[in-house]
Amino acid sequence: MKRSTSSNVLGLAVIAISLAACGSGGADDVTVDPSVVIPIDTAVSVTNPDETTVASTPTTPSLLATLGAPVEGWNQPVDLVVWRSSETHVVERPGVVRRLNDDGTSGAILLDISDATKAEGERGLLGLAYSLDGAHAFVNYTDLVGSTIVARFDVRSDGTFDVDSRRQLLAIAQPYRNHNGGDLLVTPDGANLLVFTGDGGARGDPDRYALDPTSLLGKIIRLDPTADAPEPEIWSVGLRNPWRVSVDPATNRLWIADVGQNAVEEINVVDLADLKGTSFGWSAYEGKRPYNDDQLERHSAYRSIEPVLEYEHEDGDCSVSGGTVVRNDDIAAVGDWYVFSDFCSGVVRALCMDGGNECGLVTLGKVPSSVGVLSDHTGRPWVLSLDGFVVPVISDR
Ligand SMILES: [Ca+2]
Repeated sequence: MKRSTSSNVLGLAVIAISLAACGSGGADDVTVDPSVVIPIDTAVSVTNPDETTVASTPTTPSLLATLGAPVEGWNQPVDLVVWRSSETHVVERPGVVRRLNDDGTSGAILLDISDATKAEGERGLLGLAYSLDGAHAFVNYTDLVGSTIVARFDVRSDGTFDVDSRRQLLAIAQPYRNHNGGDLLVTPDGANLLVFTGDGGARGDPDRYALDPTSLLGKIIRLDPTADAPEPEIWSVGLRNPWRVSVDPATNRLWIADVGQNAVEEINVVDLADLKGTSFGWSAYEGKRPYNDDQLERHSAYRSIEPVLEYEHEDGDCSVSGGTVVRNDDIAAVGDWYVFSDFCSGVVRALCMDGGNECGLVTLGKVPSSVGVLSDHTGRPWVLSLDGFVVPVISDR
C-alpha cells in the first residue's frame, strides 16, 4: 500500500483538472476552480479505506510497504526475537526455538522443550527474550497443568540453549485455560525483564484479577534479569490478554496490543521511563468504554494509559495481534509506523503515530491466522501465521 506525498498530490491534481474539464466542455476552455485546487504546500487529507486520514505535505508521514511471499515450513510460529543484534530466532508454540534464515525458511533448532508444554487453545511456548549479551534466554510457557512458567537458560555461542541450565524464575497458577499473555522482553538498558500476563481467563475478568494489586494476573511484572530467584514487582496493571509487545529502539516506547472482550481491540503506547505505576484500564474499561463499574476505583489509583488506537469487532476483526514499529532502510517510511494484524480477519495494518497523535492508518494485506508482526535483526517486520508460515513486510518501490 503506497502512501506518498507525490502520489497523493498527483491524484488530487488529476481530480481537480478533470472536474473542471467536465464543467467547461472543452480542452481549450479549461478553467480550474480555485476552490478545488490545493496548493502543494498546504496540508490536505486523503481518506483511506480505514476511514482515517493521511496528511499530505512534503513532510508528511508516509510508508512504502507491502507484503512479500509467504514462506512455509514452520510449526505454529508465535514469537520472533533478535539475538545479539545479528540473528533472528522464532518461537514455535509446541515448544521449539529455531533460527530464521534470511529467506524466511526455518533453520537450526536451538531449543526443544516440547515435553514440558502443550500447544492447545491459548497454551504452549508463548514468548522468548534474550539478555543484551545473548548469553541468557528467558522463556514463557504454560506447563502441563496450564500454569505460566518463566524460566532462564544459558545460551551457547552458537545460539543453542543449554537445557541443563534451566532455572525457573516465576510460576503463576492459571485459574482458567485462556488469557495466558505470554510475552516478555528485556528493556534496552538490560536492567529489567518484563513479563506480560493475561487476566487469568474465562470472560469479563470474573474474579477481578486484572486491577487486583495482590494478583500477578493482568499485569506487567518486572524481574531482575540477573537474579537467580528474582522477586516479582508489579509495574503496571489492567491488562486483559496482552498479545505481542515490542519496544521501538528509536524512541524507547513500549507498544502493547491488548485483546478485547466483545467489542473493541486496542493498541497502547507508553514511554518505558514512564511505565511504572500505570494502569491499562481492564476490566474497569474495555478500550475507552466503561466495563466493570466496580473496578473504576481501583483503576483510579494508577496513572491511566488510554489506547492510541481502538477498533471494533466488525468486518471479521475480533482479536488484535501486535506489532512492531518499522525501522528498516529498505522500506521507505517517514514517521513512526506500527505494523500489526488481526487474528480473526487476517488484515495487516500500519498505524502512524506522531507523538500522541494518529497520522495515518493503512492496510497492507491479509495473512490468515496472523498471531503477530515482529522485527528481525535488520528491522524488517515479519507476519507470523499460526497456520505454519511467515510473511515479510517488504518495500513497495
Ligand atoms: Ca486498556
